[in-house]
Amino acid sequence: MRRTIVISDIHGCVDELNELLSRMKYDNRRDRLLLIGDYVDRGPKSCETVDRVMQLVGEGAVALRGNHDQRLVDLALRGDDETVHKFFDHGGTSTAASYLGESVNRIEDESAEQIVLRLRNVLNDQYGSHISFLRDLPLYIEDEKHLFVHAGIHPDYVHRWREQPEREFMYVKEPFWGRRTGLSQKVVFGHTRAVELHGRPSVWFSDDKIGIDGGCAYGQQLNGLEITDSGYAVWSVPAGHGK
Ligand SMILES: [Mn+2]
Repeated sequence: MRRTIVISDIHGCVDELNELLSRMKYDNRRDRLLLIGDYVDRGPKSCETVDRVMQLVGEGAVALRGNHDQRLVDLALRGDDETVHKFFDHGGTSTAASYLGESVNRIEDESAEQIVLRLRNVLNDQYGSHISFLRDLPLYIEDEKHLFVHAGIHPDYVHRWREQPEREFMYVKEPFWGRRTGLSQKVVFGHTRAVELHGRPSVWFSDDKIGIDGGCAYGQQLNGLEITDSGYAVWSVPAGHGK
């Protein structure tokens, strides 16, 4: 039976991603793999994670764009003050260390301006393929039964959700998950950690939504949702496992 495997919010945890794919016996000839955003920031190996995601997409997976992926693109291409500020406020130091090939301790001795200058040079000179890959990722993918998106669908746009602002696909929180969507398809999303939805890192199922962010980069777990014609199954790898 053909499986769809959905994983979100890898956030630099490439070892846990590889361990999860191995436990699930992911086979690109048989399974459909959907990665629904936030590959970078917070966790230790952002650069290696983007490399791995690019490889998986090359082998048939679909990857969506998350707000952290968009921020790294904005940092590389624009580097405006607000982007820089938010980058460091939301786990960007580990991303800088990963792309610069240096330790977080070494990085933290520098001013934000110095780090950003060096990081932007490295991203634009050596990782242009990462930036254009992340920039061009789609914001959603759907099939008959499910709509897959990084953050959700804002209720203001429910009847024309494809036209909602890009930002909502990547950022919306409680206005989305706090009420019924009114959509015919079930929405599978990440971005909001499952602990915020039901007090546990395990996958959150409701009548019309499934929240899968296990908070791996916060020391919790990386979840893999398996969808088949007969229903759902859940796999997970605790943070720190795999290598
Ligand atoms: Mn997110």
